[in-house]
Order: sequence, then C-alpha cells, then structure tokens
Amino acid sequence: MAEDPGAPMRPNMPRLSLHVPEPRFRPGDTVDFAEVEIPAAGAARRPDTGAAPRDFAELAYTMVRVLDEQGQAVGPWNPRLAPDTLRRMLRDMVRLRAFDERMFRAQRQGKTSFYMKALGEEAVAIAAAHALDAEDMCFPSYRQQGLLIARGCPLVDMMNQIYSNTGDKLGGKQLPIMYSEKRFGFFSISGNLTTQYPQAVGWAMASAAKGDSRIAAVWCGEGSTAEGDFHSACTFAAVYRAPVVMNIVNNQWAISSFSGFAGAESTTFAARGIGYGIASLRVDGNDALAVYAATQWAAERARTNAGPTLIEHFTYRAEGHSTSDDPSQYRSAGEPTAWPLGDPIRRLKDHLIAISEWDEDRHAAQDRELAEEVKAAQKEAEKNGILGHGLHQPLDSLFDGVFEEMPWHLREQRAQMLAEEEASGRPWARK
Ligand SMILES: Cc1ncc(C[n+]2csc(CCOP(=O)(O)OP(=O)(O)O)c2C)c(N)n1
Ligand SMILES: [Mg+2]
Repeated sequence: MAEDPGAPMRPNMPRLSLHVPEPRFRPGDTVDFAEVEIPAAGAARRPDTGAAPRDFAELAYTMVRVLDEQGQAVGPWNPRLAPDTLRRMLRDMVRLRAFDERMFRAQRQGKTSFYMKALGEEAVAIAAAHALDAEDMCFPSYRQQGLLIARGCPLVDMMNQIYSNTGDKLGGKQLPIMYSEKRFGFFSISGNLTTQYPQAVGWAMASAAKGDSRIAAVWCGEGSTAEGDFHSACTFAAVYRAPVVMNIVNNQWAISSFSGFAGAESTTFAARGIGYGIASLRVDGNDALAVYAATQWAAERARTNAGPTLIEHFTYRAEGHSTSDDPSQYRSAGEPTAWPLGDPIRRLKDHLIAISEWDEDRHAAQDRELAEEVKAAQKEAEKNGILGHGLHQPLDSLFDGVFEEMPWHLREQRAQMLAEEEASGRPWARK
C-alpha cells in the first residue's frame, strides 16, 4: 500500500498548526471598535529629547494624544502653536482633501490612469511638514502628497505629473502620483515598497558625515514594515545614530490585507523600534497637534545628535487603497465612520472653534475657496494634455534619463523603434 505523504510522522504527538490572522470585520459585519485602546489625551509623558530610548519604552505601547474630546489641547505634548500656525495647518489639510477629491474624479473621468487618496490621513503629512524645517529632506511613500502641498509645490505641477502631459517634468516616465521634487526636498517616490527607508537613513548618515545640519524624514505604511529594507534601515539608523525621523503610517490596511498580517496582533508598530534601541513613539495620527509635537520632538533629537526616532501614526485609511481598489470586497463598509479617532480635519477645526479662533462660516468659505483653487489649477494643467489625447512626450525621449551616456544597445533599440514608427506612417512617431 502507498504511504500517505501527508500523514504525521509521530501520530501520538500533538500536531503543529499555524495561526493565520483574520480581520475582525468583513463585508456586511456590524463594526464595533470598542476594543481599540485609546488612552486619554494628555496622559503620555514627554521625556527629554536627549533621554535614552530604554527610559521611555512605554511610549511605544500607548498613544501620544493632545486634542481631547472637548477640542482642547492638553498635556505635556501640547506644542502650544500660535492660532495662525493652526489655521495654516488646517488650510493645507483642506487643500489636500480638495486636491485628492478632484484628482480621484479625474481618474474616474478617464483623464489619468491612476490616483491614490490620503483621506482620513491628512494630519500625518501636513502636521509633519509644518514641524520640520523646509530644508529637511523627505523620503515619502505614495500617500504623503500632503508634504508637497504644505511645502508650497504648485498644484499645477503635481497635476501635470498625474496627467503625464507635456508639462510633466518627469517626462511621463513615472506612474501618476510618483512625484519627484528636488525643489521641495521631496525624494522620488518608488513603487517598490520601503526602498525609501534605507535611502533616507543613508542620506541622513551622509548629512552627518559631511557635518551638515539637515535631517531626513521617511514614511512607510504599516504593511511595508514587513519588508527587509525596513529592518536594514533600522539597524543602520540605530548603530550610527543617524539624524532621521522614521514614520510608520498605520492606517490598518495594506490594500486588502489588514494590519494583522504585518504583525499588529502581537504588538504595536512603534514597538519595532525597541529591539533596535531606537526611540519609539506611538501617536494618534488623526490629531494634528500630536503629530506635530512628536515630529518636532524627534527632529530636535536628530538635530542634537541624540539619534533616530520611530513614530507610529495610528490612523485609518478611510477609502480604497487606490483607484484600482474596491474595499467593499474585503472590509465592512461601516469601518470608516466607526473609526474612534475621528476625522483629522474636523478635530483640528473643532479645536480652533473651541479656542474662539475659527467658526463654521469661515470654514465653509475656505472649503469653497480651496475647491475653486484646485479646480482652476486643474483647468490650467489640462491645457497641457490628459490621458488619451495623443502622445505627450516625443517618442525618442522614451530612452532618455536613465544613463548619463546611453549604452550602444539602447541606442540601437531606439533607432530600431524610430525606424519602425517611420515605416508605419504614424505621425506621432516624429518629434
Ligand atoms: C516590494 C513590494 N511588494 C508589494 C507591492 C504591492 N503593494 C503596493 S501597495 C501595497 C500595500 C502597502 O500597504 P502599507 O504599507 O500599509 O501602505 P498603505 O498603502 O496603507 O499606505 C502592496 C502590497 C509593492 N509595490 N512593492
Ligand atoms: Mg497601510
């Protein structure tokens, strides 16, 4: 008789099994986030920026929160910002949301092939940009377009890139939304997750090695912490005390995989830093003041050669991963509204109203003003072309920009391509 290859070798011993994580809610389920632990605003202590990481390890397991339920800013992490600064942050968050809305719609209208929103996560990039110096170098993932908006990148330039049109400074060679903006200290976005982590640490090490004063900041999603690059970067950052602020945006989802597949069932993402001896903070990512305060704290730590900081921003991805995704297929539709940390724009707005520095009418007027600003920028960008309206880049530029000197085999391929296009009679083949 043939032996059963799947039979246990030792049938009298307990059988091994694996744990396969499963999200708590699937489509159709009623959502109840009561089990999510949310410490009171103001409860976390604020250590000295020069303190040793092991002396405040508990901050990796709690949550730094500043805005309380009444919209007041409380506790030792309150950055005590001037009302004008608060209003500027609010304005940038609203501008980002209006930009996302418009570009999402442009994709649905067939004007671009792809878009990714940051809905519900606006505070993460906007508050960080306000807390960093303009000269600090940012290494973002694809969901930190808020950095560009807060640093004053013209919306038309961003849109030209999204449309890959004649105004696209990247010559149509990058996927829409994968910006590269040296002017604004914004490193080229890569589709290969987490490559920016070792790059940021390397940049920070180079800055220190040169005796410069600029620091680096880097962002990745919680799912991306499963990449080897994340861990190599942590080793280098810890060993050399690189001047870098390392952000993990824990928005609970990595496309259709929930955070449990990246380790969230066992510990927090901030706790990843503990094993490396890196200062680690877990922050309410929907609280712009908490994000600002944590970033400012980490930046000061980096600037004074006290080493890197890992910050987990606890937030929620309120919509699909990208325009190619349909979250109703894998998660409950009730999640975004049930998310207990609320909406970052509403929370900052409520704070400004609570301290008598803002009101509903001004807010509504600003919404309208920024929607118009984005609409006007879109009109301008579309003059340079949209998807499907012909070829926007000269065909022979296809091979440019990779090598300083084009190697012979690419020169041959280009010549062959152009000869074939010439023979085909297609008019757009020529410059
Ligand atoms: C190395 C690599 N693996 C897989 C992918 C496919 N991919 C693109 S986005 C994504 C999810 C990332 O989730 P997370 O890191 O949580 O970031 P979020 O989208 O939530 O901001 C995956 C798996 C990729 N782009 N690169
Ligand atoms: Mg995620």
